[in-house]
Amino acid sequence: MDLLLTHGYFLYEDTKELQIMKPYAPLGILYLTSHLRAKGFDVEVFDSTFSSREDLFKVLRNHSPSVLGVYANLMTRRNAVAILQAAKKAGWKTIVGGPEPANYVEEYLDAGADVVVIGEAEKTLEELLPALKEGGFASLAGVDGIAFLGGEGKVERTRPRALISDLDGQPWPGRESISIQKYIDTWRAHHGVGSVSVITARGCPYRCRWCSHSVYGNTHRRRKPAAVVDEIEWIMSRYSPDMIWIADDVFTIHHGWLFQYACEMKRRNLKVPFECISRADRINPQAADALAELGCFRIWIGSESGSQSVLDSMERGVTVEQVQGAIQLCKSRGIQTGMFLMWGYEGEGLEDIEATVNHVKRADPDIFLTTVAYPIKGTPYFEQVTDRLLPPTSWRESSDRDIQIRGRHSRRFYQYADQLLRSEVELQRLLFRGDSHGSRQEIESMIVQAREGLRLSYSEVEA
Ligand code: B12
Ligand code: SF4
Repeated sequence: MDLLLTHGYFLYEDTKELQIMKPYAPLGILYLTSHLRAKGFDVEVFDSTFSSREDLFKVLRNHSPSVLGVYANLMTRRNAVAILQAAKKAGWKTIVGGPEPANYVEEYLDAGADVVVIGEAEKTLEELLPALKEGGFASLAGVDGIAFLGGEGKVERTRPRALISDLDGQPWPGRESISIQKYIDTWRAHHGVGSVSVITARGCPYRCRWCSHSVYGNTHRRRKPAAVVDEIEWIMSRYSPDMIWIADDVFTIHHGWLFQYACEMKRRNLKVPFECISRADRINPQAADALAELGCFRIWIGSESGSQSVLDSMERGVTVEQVQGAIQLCKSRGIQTGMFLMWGYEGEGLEDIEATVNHVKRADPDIFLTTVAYPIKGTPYFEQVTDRLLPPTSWRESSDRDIQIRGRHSRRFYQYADQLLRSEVELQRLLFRGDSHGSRQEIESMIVQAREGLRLSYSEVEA
C-alpha cells in the first residue's frame, strides 16, 4: 500500500451528532483516493465515521508501516493529532491536509506530521508520495503546496500549488472505497430517508469575514452540468438514496449553470429530492422555480443577523430584505427554508439581537440554527480580533471554537439571546398556527426570563 487515508471523525464520540444522525461521507479523501488510484497508486481508506480510534490504532500497529494521510478540520484537530502520534509511534510517515492544517502548520508539524499539505491536494499527493519514498529534503522541496521541517528543524514552505484547471477531467470521489450504505442505513434508521452528498463546484468567491478559505482561496470552479448529472444518475442507480445533499458552498451561485443543469436533469427524466445551501442574493424567482422543479425540498440561507450594520461588518454582501425576499420566494414554491444565524459578531449590541429575533419571526423559516461567532485562524475576522484573543491553554486539546475574545459578552449572555429567539418564534407559531410544544403562559415566561437574563448578564464578558 502506498497510502492509507483517514479522517479523525468518530461519530460515536460526537454526542451532538448522535442526536442528529445525519452523517456524510468524507468527500475530500474520497476525491484523493480516486485521483491517486487512477494514477496507479495503491490507496486504501480507513473511514473512521462508524469506527473507533482503537480500531484505527490497531490497523496502524498491525499493518506494515507505509504513509498515512489524515484529513483535519477545526473540530477534528484533537483526534487528528492523536492519530498522527499513534502513526508515528508505529513507524508510519505522516501527511496531514484539509482546511485546518494550513492555518497551523507549525503546530501540526510539532504534533507529528511529517508534511502539511496546503490547499487542493490531488496533484500535490501525486508528487509527494514518490518524493517521500525517495526521501531527503531536496525531493520534498520540489513539491508545490507543502510545508515540512527542513534542516535544523526550520519550517520550509514550498510554492503554492496551482489549482486543477478542469474539474471534469478528474474522477468522481472514490465512494466505492468505503461503505456508503452505512451512511444511508444510518439516515434511514433515524429519518426514514437515506442521503448521499455530491459537489458540483469548488470554492466560493465571496468574502464573508469569518469564513475559512484555506483550501480553495476565493476561487470558484464549476463542473459541467452534464457531468454532475452523470454522477447523480450513477449514485441513484448504485445506492438508490432517497435524497441528495448538494454540499456546495453556494449552490445557486451561477444561474446560467443552474438552468442548464435543470434542463439536463429534465431531459434524463431525473428528479431527485435534494437539500442545499445558498445566499439570498443568488435567489430570484427563476432560480426558485428551477430549484422547485428540480426537487429541492429544503434550502439553507446564510442569514447570520437581522441587523444590517452587523451584516455589513461581516461583509456578508446581502441585505436583511434580500434574505426576507429569498425566504418568501422559496416558501412560495413549497421549498422548506432554513436560516443559519450567528450571535456575538463584532459590533452586535442588544438592539441587533432584537433585530435578529424580529427578522426570524418575520421570515418564519421552517428551521433555524444558531452559533456564537468564533474566529477561525486565517480569516479576516481572526485578524480583526487578534489583539483580544484568549486562546485555550492546550492547542492540541481544543479547537478554534474554544477561543475566547476579551471583552465580548459571556456565553451565558448568548444563551439568553438564543432562549429569547426560540421562545419568541415559538410564541408566534403558537399564535398564528396553533403549533407549539408549550402553553402560551410557559412560553411568555421564557421570554420574560430571557430578557431579564440578557439584562443581568449584559456586563459579563469574556475576560
Ligand atoms: C460538507 C461540509 C460539512 C459536512 C461534513 C460532511 C462530510 N463528512 O464531509 C458537515 C455539515 C457535517 C460539516 C460540519 C462542519 N463543518 Co463543514 N464543510 C463542509 C463543506 C461545505 C464541504 C466539504 C467538502 O466536501 N468539500 C469538497 C472537498 C473536495 O474539499 P476538501 O474537503 O477541502 O478536500 C480537499 C483538500 O482539503 C484536501 N484534503 C482533504 N482531505 C485531505 C487529507 C489529506 C491527507 C491531505 C493531504 C489533503 C486533504 O484535498 C481535497 C481535494 O483537493 C466545507 C466547505 C468546502 N467547500 O470545502 C465546510 C468546512 C470544511 N466546514 C467547516 C466547519 C467550520 C464545520 C463545522 C465546525 C461547523 C460547525 N460549526 O459545526 C462542522 C464540523 C463537523 C466535524 N465534526 O467535522 C469549515 C472548516 C474550517 C476549518 N478551518 O477547519 C469549512 C471549510 C467551511 C468554511 N468555509 O468555513 N461540514
Ligand atoms: S459564508 Fe458562504 S458565501 Fe460567505 S464566503 Fe463562506 S462560503 Fe462563501
